[in-house]
Amino acid sequence: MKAVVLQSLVMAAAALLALPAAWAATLQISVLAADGQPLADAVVVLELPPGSPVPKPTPVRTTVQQERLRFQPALLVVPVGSAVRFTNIDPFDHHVRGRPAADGLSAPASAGFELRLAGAAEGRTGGSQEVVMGQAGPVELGCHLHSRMRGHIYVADSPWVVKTDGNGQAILGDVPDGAARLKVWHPDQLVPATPMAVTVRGDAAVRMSTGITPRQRRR
Ligand SMILES: [Cu+2]
Repeated sequence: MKAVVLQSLVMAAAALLALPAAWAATLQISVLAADGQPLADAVVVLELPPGSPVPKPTPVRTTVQQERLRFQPALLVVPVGSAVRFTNIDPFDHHVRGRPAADGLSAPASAGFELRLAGAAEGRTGGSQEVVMGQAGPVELGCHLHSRMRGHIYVADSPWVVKTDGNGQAILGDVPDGAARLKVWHPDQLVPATPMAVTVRGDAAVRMSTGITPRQRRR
């Protein structure tokens, strides 16, 4: 009995030692919009085949400010379970709502959250409330008082998630070798993008074309 336990411990140790080499790939990802131009603010998620061991991402604590009638940042990416604090620094009230973004379909009214955040005044900070993002997926932010306010939070259950920069570039690190799927999500997508199958073998550059047209380029 004891020998069996010892043996499995040795095997577990060997598996741990083998991890760094197999999990060390870095993917340099380039996401393109429908017109072939770089697509900024695209969320890229890497998913492993069902049944693969996936480390749980560590929740974080962060803030989305309401500033000059905007959500700052306009797109936040956080691991599932993270706590997001909404803080109003405008001198007037905001009535923030968050609901699952469902690619043009309306989400059930019961899902999501509503926050009444008083405006900041001299000698007094504005309203501030924390919401725990317990469910994976994109969340759309809006304001009942200011219809043009729009923002998004992408809640990820994969530890491999990243947002493209202004040049449509993103880096995914510590990716395991083997089969995987790369998924793109963008606030302005009209339909869910088809995931791309990849086989990771060490560092690589990946180009992802999408049918997404960001709003500022739409006519
Ligand atoms: Cu508002």
